[in-house]
Amino acid sequence: MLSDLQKRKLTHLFKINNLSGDGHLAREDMEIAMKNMAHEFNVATSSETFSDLKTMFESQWEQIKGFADPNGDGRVTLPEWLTYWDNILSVDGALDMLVMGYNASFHALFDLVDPSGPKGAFNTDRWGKYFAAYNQPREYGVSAIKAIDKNGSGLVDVNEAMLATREFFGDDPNAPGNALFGPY
Ligand SMILES: [Ca+2]
Ligand SMILES: [Ca+2]
Repeated sequence: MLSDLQKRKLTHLFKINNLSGDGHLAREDMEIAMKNMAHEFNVATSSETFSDLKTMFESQWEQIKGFADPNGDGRVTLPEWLTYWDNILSVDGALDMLVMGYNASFHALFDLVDPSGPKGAFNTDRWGKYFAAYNQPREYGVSAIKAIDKNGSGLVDVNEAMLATREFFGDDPNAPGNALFGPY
């Protein structure tokens, strides 16, 4: 069972992904996110990077749809979303797989759109632009990085990112990773 804290964070994640502002996640939300990301990172729509970005978002959407849309109507409602997460988080070891998968896709995404940035790491520039792409204040992304950058290097490396992701899906009210996707 998801705790109230987990529900709040997951509802927040649902809302930021629902870029069209209607009641559900659908392909159009992913398309908006993809275009916003391209805009933030100055990826030209005619470039190869743009078509790779499209493929990346497309496969993410297919994955979400495959697992979180049991009635197959192409729309993931908030109850479907929460059930999806409840199912994942109640399977032993599933969170580990998820955290690895999540981080691998974020790193692939950033390394694609920001090839001159720090390979395999998050920084305030990348996370700030990511927030902007999801219509969130850039500063929230910057604060999140500051909170999870334990050694103060200015970069969130793979281990720090994995820990923060784990904390985001977890149930500790004091974990810095709770704010990974901004205030919830
Ligand atoms: Ca939507
Ligand atoms: Ca559905």
